[in-house]
Amino acid sequence: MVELSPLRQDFVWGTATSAYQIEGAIDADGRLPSIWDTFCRVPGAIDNGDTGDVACDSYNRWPEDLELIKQLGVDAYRFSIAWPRIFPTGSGEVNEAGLAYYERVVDDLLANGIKPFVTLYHWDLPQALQDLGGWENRETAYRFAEYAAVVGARLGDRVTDWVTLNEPLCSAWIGHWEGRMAPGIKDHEIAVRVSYNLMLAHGLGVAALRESAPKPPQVGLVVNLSGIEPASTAAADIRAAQVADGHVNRWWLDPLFGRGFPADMVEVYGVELPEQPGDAEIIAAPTDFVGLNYYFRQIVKADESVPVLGFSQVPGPNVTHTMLDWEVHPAGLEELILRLAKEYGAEKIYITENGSAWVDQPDADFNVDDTDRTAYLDSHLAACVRAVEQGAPLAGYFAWSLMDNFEWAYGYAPRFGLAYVDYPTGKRVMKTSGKTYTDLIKTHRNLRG
Ligand code: PNW
Repeated sequence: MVELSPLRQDFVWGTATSAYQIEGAIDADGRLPSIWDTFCRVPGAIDNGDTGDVACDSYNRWPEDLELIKQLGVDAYRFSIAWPRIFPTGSGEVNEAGLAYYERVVDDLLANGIKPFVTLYHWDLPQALQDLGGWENRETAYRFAEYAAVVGARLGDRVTDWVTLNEPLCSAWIGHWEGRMAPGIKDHEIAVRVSYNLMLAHGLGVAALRESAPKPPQVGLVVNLSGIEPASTAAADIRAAQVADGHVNRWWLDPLFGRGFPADMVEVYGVELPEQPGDAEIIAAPTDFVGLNYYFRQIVKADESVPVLGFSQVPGPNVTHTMLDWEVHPAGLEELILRLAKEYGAEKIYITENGSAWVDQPDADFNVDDTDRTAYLDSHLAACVRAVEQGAPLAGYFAWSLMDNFEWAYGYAPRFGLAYVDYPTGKRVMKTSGKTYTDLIKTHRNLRG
């Protein structure tokens, strides 16, 4: 078992989910479609033709989820609010029933001594806003600020920890460049403008939360970073790795930390940013923490067949890959935490997601002895501890995910849960990894007395 004593006494132990991946109930209580409801109906978009229509049915089974969270023994639960439940048409009237649902979730968590960490945007843009141009339209950033203000005013007396956006990289690059996520656009010029407006929305959202929340909020952006390494020492591969690092990491971190969008990448993209006076300051508004989602590293080589970017990924040398073919490389997590602290001066870091998908083998009662997932958890927590030993200000860790759920374009086959979900019945059963996590948390708690 990993030695946890270097972690701070008030280290936040958590687990995470997101609305569209677990809730289902897509037309309950006034909710209207998001871009993911639309995307799931595009033939071939999602493996196996899966959709989020039912998912874990968490909207109706929240009491069961709460039991699971309590069983895990975490300090905090990171979940997201579905924007289309609050503003079904993207603007105008607030949908009370939607707000009431999340109010109940927050109150139930607090009644059980669990801290809610609320993500405002985990990719489920109201379709009505997509119909007006989506994130390519600057107006969407202002709609996001309105939404943030409404939620902040309503829940900000009880919720203190807020995430504006989850992984703008996935929204922009996977959703608008590669087209493998909603809204399924494949246009790099659109994608670059989208990335800009997402960062603007983040900044406007920070300001909106600070103005609207009755209690001073702790606000941060969640980024998914990858350690990038060149496939060889050839100059072309080293240059490819710089571009990949710019695309995956610096594009988001530089503007967030007040350095502006990296000029070398603006040149690579060849797209004019839709910048207006004052934007840079809005985007770089001081935040209280940065959330890091970490899954794998990327080894890249120069590849002239790839337009614009000129690099592609090569398989990593580590023997172990998850079922999504993601290389298991815990040292990458240690490196990225230290980079945030040293290169960017981050003063407070949470690991807001980390986890792995494997082919689970449930017994007749849905028990799963997931040694692979347990080992992944252990080795990545050890990486966190090493970073802390080198001085990194790591304040907490959220395991992805509380339970198996809708894994976006991959559908339901990849299972990331600490708890198993039997989709036909909705039954949830804690896996060995979840029980191990509980033991780790208890061990650390005993250390802090
Ligand atoms: C994150 N990639 O997504 C999300 O925040 C979660 O909703 C998701 O379930 C989790 O990681 C596991 O995938 C990612 O292809 C999706 O690089 C794709 C990638 C990275 C993160």
